[in-house]
Amino acid sequence: MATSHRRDQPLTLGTAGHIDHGKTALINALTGKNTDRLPEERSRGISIELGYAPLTLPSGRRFSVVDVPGHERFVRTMVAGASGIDLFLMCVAADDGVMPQSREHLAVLRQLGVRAGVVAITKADVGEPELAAEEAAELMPGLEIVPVSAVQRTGLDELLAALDRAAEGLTGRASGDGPARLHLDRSFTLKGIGTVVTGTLWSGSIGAGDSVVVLPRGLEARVRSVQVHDQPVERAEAGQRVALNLVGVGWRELGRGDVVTSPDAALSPTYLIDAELSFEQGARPLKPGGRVHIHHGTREAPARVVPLDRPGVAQLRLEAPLVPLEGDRLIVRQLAPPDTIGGGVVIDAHPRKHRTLEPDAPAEPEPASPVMEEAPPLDEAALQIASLLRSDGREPRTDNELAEEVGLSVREAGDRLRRLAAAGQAVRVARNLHFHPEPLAELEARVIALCERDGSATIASVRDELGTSRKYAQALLEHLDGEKVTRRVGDAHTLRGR
Ligand SMILES: Nc1nc2c(ncn2[C@@H]2O[C@H](COP(=O)(O)OP(=O)(O)O)[C@@H](O)[C@H]2O)c(=O)[nH]1
Ligand SMILES: [Mg+2]
Repeated sequence: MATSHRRDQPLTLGTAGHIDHGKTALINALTGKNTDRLPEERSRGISIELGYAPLTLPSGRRFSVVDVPGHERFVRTMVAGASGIDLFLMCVAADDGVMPQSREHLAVLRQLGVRAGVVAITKADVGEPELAAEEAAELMPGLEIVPVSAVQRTGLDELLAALDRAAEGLTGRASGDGPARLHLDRSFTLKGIGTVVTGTLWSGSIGAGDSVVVLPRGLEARVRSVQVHDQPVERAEAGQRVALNLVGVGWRELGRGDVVTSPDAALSPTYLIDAELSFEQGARPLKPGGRVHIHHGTREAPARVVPLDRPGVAQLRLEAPLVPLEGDRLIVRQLAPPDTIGGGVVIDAHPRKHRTLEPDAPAEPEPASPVMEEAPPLDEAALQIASLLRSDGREPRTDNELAEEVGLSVREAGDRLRRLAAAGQAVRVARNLHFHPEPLAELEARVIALCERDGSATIASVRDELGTSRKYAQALLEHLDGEKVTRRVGDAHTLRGR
């Protein structure tokens, strides 16, 4: 994605840092915009979703800011947000210092090839900014470090100046050449407007009237209008935060992870990737054939890592499709405990299936036909079910209703749901009920926050807090009990280990 960047085009700036280290407050102080939009984000003061705000420096340079959540449960959201950025603003709290997600977010940025950035020592009005700055300097040598306080509004001018210097000479990662590639992070509907999707445009441009294809499912749509940071534009250019009003697809059919592209783009979903991988220092070594999570763009898929005969190069056998091009960056995360262990660069997005190298592993025959014609691990019906679950969000329909919607028998749908669960694309929460993992993680975080606030949760309090029905509240609580996050005592569910 290297290439020319015009100075008048905005660069994308991503926040990074541990939870409660003042990222959202700082972006609010800099831009006047509270990027925590959800009511529960505001009431609890925790970022769950990605937030966006435009920022213009005194020099006139413009940034598109992506504010990421710091919670360890939402690193996948952080990865999705960081995948389109040019430089970062790492926040380290003066009263807390470098913490696990400071390190993990830095690893993600390093593996994405994002090297330019500034460190803000936040909450400089409390704690010990000098100590935190020392820790930050050790972790991130060579970066400018600026103590700031969002509350007292000190250090903000110095921070803006440092950001200006960090951006100096920076080439935007996004490329005006190449096919239009918009990696979606959201899909929703607006009254009187219809389907709206948002994302960061990695390359190409998209304008009103364009025909587009949404991958991996290949849905066709037309662009009715385009906005960049809430301003209507004729065409959006690479590198920008883009909202598209699409005609011809329902918002429920689309969501985070999908890629909007031009019909002539040489882009197609793949279940096999050859990649050059590098692992973080101290990461537990991966066994050949070991299972990991691969993140690309705003999408992720479980995969097995099969080493190839070139050192550092491996074939990734994906259990769900990704939509990469050669040269794109990937993030590798461990499944359990979830942790960022490395990353890589795509060498071949549609390789043949290579033989495994382990001497005692049975060699797999080379397929005569292209790989995509092999029975893929997740078929169209499974992807359709995953898409329905994602769009159902916090109140998914039952397994039986899913079966009916996609025209499968209950048994066939159950088989797809098991494969989706194995691929991390669905979570069984109750008999006859699955969730997409993203809304489920959000709901779990909210129930945990409720338990922290009230000491315990009941079906009624979860129902009221989440504004959901008794059925979902009960399923969630029983799921959390089963996951050993909470323990049931009478009608109350309390957090374990507290
Ligand atoms: N004293 C002080 N508190 C701050 C400052 N910035 C943020 N906070 C508080 O720290 C908490 C976490 O801030 P937030 O921006 O939500 O952190 P995030 O999770 O990194 O986005 C909130 O209670 C803020 O009010 C600051 O500059 N000074
Ligand atoms: Mg936040």
